[in-house]
Amino acid sequence: MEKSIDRATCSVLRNAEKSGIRTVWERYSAQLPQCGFGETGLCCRHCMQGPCRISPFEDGPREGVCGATADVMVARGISRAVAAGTASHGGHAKHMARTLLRSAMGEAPDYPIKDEAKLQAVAARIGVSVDGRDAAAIAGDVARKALADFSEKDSPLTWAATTVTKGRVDTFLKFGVVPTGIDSAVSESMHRTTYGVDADPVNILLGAIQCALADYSACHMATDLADILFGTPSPVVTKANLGVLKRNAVNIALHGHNPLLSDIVAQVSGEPDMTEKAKAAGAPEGINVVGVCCTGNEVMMRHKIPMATSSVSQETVLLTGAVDAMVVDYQCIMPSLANIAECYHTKLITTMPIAKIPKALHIEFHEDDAKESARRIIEAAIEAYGKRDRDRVHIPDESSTAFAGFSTEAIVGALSLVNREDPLKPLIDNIVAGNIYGVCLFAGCNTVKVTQDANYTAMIKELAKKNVLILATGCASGAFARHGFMTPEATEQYAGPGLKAVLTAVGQAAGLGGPLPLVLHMGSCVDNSRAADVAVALANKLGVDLPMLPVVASAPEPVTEKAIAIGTWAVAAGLPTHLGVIPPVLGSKVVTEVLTSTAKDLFGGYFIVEPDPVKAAEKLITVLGERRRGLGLSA
Ligand code: BF8
Ligand code: SF4
Repeated sequence: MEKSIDRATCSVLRNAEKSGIRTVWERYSAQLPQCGFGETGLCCRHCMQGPCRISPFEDGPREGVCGATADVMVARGISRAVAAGTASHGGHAKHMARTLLRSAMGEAPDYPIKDEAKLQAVAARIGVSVDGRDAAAIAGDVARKALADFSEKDSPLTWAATTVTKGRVDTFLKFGVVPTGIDSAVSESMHRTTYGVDADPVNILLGAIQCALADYSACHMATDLADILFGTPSPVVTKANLGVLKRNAVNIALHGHNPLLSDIVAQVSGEPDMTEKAKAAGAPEGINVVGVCCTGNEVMMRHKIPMATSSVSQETVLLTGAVDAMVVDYQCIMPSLANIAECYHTKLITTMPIAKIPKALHIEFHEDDAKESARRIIEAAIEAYGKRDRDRVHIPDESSTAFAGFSTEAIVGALSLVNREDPLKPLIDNIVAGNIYGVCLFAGCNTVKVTQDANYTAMIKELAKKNVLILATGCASGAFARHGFMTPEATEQYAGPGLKAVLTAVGQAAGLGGPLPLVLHMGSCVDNSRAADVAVALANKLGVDLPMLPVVASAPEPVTEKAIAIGTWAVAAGLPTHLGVIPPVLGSKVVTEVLTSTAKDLFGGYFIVEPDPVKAAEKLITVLGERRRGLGLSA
């Protein structure tokens, strides 16, 4: 199997091979064959009588020591993955909420309220009074309401109840999956899946759905609070791929998830004294900040910072030999980065107390003096620049233009240029007329188990020619950005005639002089909530619930527990959700059946597992056709 279809990634990897540096792909090879029990979900270590394994064959054990069956083991495993994903998004959102509260109390001067309109909109939505109050007072109450969503309440989560359709609320109530606390949902999932608690696989899965809805709430909260503190994104034009690194600048890569760190580094890197220091250190082009993974998406949308790479190829950024510091916060950061940084002059800088890596430089990031922390980080990068070995620098001359920053507000704003009174009408009219056949949200990661970007690029071509409107978040955005799909040229090249006409009409109304890009970049993984908002707005406008809409989701190259959590809430939200990698569930017929079929009867959404990208696109187009027919539209 090829490692990647991305030329820049391949070029850097060839170079690394010559130097004998191992990357994720070599480590994967060393793991093969991977354990068949683990791959199918048939192992359990939830107590010390284990580990227990269940044989998929008739002659092996059919149950664990405690009597847990294959169905129980697989359901418990998936449920714990959802809980871990929820804990991650929850940790991120809570960090934002605490900072917003400190900002409101005057204790975090580097975090002023940047977007008062968003603050007012969120406050009004969640029932915080705005009339005659100043921004700090409103922000304080919004933050307190956000923090109250973490522990168990006697009412549904505010961030869930106020952002979904009435139909979803009724469905979640009917099946008893309404979340009442983000952290308490994680805690309950851990409780019910420990030794000797829930032994009903369907009940365990309903618990997983409840936890996934808490994940949705956390994602939505993280997005809302990031917009309040750093601004709601609007479209920008920037670049993506390793060619955005500069030979004659201090290169700083921001990697991880929370904009609390990366946005401040992006701000401070533009200060004149920082540029002067970089120049004085011999870098005529000053400081060049680039993004990696989700925090890369955050700063791409808000500061036009180019995206170097994402996800499975994160090591290649360091393998260029041109990065002076990689600054990380948490999530999706491979521990291997420390070993690779050590082969160069690169400083790997960890910043969070919960995410340290041996051999990295730890500069702890504090909200009360965020800019000062950022300055220390940038100075460490400038110092490292002086030690760069220029003979080992290998920056591939590859980068694509990328239009980014299509927040829900930006999309509605663009549509309002076509119809000021009723912005959603042009979108709905074009869906009804078939110019837009449906909508597909691409989300999730790149994985070592799929040739990097191969599934994304194959699927988008199939869907675009059938006039499917494409939204993207997370590392899906990275993949599309690298390959030039976030450009008007891609619309010209790949969109079917109906889709091209719509994107051109909106693009021209927005003054682009051409079409909107083929992929609308909505942000990081927590920003899947933005796509959910678009779907909810469409459903409300049409007076139907989400499972009626011709909207699907796809994670063609998923990796993380967070991706499982998001996929699960997408299913609960009523979206047919494609996975291009088989999750560890095949050991249980019951779990496989519930996730791919029964879920449709309960929630309208379900998982479609299809590793072949062309077949996957065909399946999604078939599903969109079914949904169109359900609405009485031509298919
Ligand atoms: O939260 S897409 S590899 S970076 S998990 Fe991670 Fe996957 Fe990327 Fe962002 Ni999302
Ligand atoms: Fe084995 Fe049951 Fe313990 Fe799991 S919980 S390790 S199946 S005895």
